[in-house]
Amino acid sequence: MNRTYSPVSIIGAPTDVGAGDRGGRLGPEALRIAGLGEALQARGIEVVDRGNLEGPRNPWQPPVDGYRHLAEVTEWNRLAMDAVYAELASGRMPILLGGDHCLGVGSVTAAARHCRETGKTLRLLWLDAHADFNTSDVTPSGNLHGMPVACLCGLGPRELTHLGGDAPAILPSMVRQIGIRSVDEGEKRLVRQHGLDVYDMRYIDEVGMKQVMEEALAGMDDNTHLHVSFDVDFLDPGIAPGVGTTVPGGPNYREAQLVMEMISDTGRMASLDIMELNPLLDRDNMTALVAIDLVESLFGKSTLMRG
Ligand code: HAR
Ligand code: MN
Ligand code: MN
Ligand code: MN
Repeated sequence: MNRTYSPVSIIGAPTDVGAGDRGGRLGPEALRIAGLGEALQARGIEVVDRGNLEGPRNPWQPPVDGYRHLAEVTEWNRLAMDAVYAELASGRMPILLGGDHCLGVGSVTAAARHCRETGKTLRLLWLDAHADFNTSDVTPSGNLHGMPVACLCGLGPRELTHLGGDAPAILPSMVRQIGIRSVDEGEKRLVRQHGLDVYDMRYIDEVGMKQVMEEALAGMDDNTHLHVSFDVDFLDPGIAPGVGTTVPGGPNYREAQLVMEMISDTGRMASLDIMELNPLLDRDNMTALVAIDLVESLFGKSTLMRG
């Protein structure tokens, strides 16, 4: 299918303040070196690289009251929110390069604000091995990259739950999580309590990725703003070893391609995060290359010969 895409703006957020290991701060550069911008340009898409945001350094301290680096995480998210919002407001599609997944708070808060202002309906597709729905009471680590979805839904420190103003950014009913296979005990309770729509690996195995994506993308229309938050640890570690928190048993290459192709077919993707890539844990930048290969599919590259 030949689609025309909005012009794209690449924004780097080189930080690992929300993670349990260091190296995610190098993610944006690894994605650039692997050719993200060029790959999109080759598809006829207008691309501008805005360079990197500049935020506080990672102080590498233990958690305080259940959170590690809350002040730094908040500042990075404020920067990410403002940058993503500015692109959306000028009619462009932001691609935020993490950096760790705590940055999803800022990115999705910006998308939610844009939707409120333009009368769009937000749908959040969270591709991840993890539910990222921890709170300070139940987190095993204090790492804020395990909490962004909870924060967006209003559970968490006020700095993050109200990053965009006087209310939480989203409702749990806007979220679809795909690929989930690592949820902490207390986190599991919260996910159930708040009714998140989770397509875990067991369900993917049972019904297949095609049906999963049909269900997860159902109910969207021309007025939907689809935000895709792609945590690279979504992928099976066999094809994507370059992340801090690998979990075995993720989607394989073909399944991941189908996910991206089916998102592309909707024509509704309006903002994108690529998160958690850690080049220090990668081999020959292979995880960055796989991520870009998948992003090409998100932007309409397909080997489809039938139909
Ligand atoms: N659930 C664990 C925790 O909260 C691990 C979270 C890891 N999160 C990410 N992003 N890598 O999804 O500590
Ligand atoms: Mn718009
Ligand atoms: Mn995540
Ligand atoms: Mn994850």
